[in-house]
Amino acid sequence: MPEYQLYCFAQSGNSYRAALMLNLMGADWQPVFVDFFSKGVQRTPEFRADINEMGEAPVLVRGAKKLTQSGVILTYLAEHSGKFVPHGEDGRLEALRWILFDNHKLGGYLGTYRFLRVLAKPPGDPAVINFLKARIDGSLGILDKHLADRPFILGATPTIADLSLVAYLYYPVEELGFDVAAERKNIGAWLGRVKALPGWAHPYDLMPGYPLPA
Ligand SMILES: N[C@@H](CCC(=O)N[C@@H](CS)C(=O)NCC(=O)O)C(=O)O
Repeated sequence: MPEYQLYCFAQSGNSYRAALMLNLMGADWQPVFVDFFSKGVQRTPEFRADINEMGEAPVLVRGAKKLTQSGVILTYLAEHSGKFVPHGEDGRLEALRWILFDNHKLGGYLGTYRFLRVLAKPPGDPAVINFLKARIDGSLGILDKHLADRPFILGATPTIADLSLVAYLYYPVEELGFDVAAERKNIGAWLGRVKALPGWAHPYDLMPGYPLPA
């Protein structure tokens, strides 16, 4: 049995944060498929009782330890591997600041926007999708400006803050409806730097469930 199990599915950018970290660490891990779309497994009483009371992926299991929330999982994996660690009190707080911003205002909105746009059946209300797109544009502007004069979120080296913020940004242009790397040049260059890290893989190559059954 591999050291880590990650409950996840390919379309989940929230799960991708943890899967990418495990791969970049060179960890011994295996994905456990959460059948989100056809079975809605995360909504079952069994999943909520046994796997995650919050009804969400990702969930990381290591022996008797079970962790949820990608920011918590990233923090745990950084502390235990010594990789992508934000150093010192200032570094830890700065990473946490960006992880919270991401969960609320970038990944949080982008995951919902993409779901309503191309994954929900029927698709979401265009007014809601447009509202979310405007919020995403604001957040991407903030991120692009931050990256204008530093290669990674905290400076010279990549940390868990970068691995959180990239969550939804490698998914195909057709799914997002815009080309983030082309439209925001600092974000585009940063995505290239993260992609160049040894062990990087695309979410659709790292987690099960792609493509979706027709
Ligand atoms: N803040 C959480 C978000 C997790 C989350 O919303 N995951 C989605 C899949 S991408 C989910 O399982 N949603 C189930 C639902 O909302 O019913 C994290 O970063 O782990």
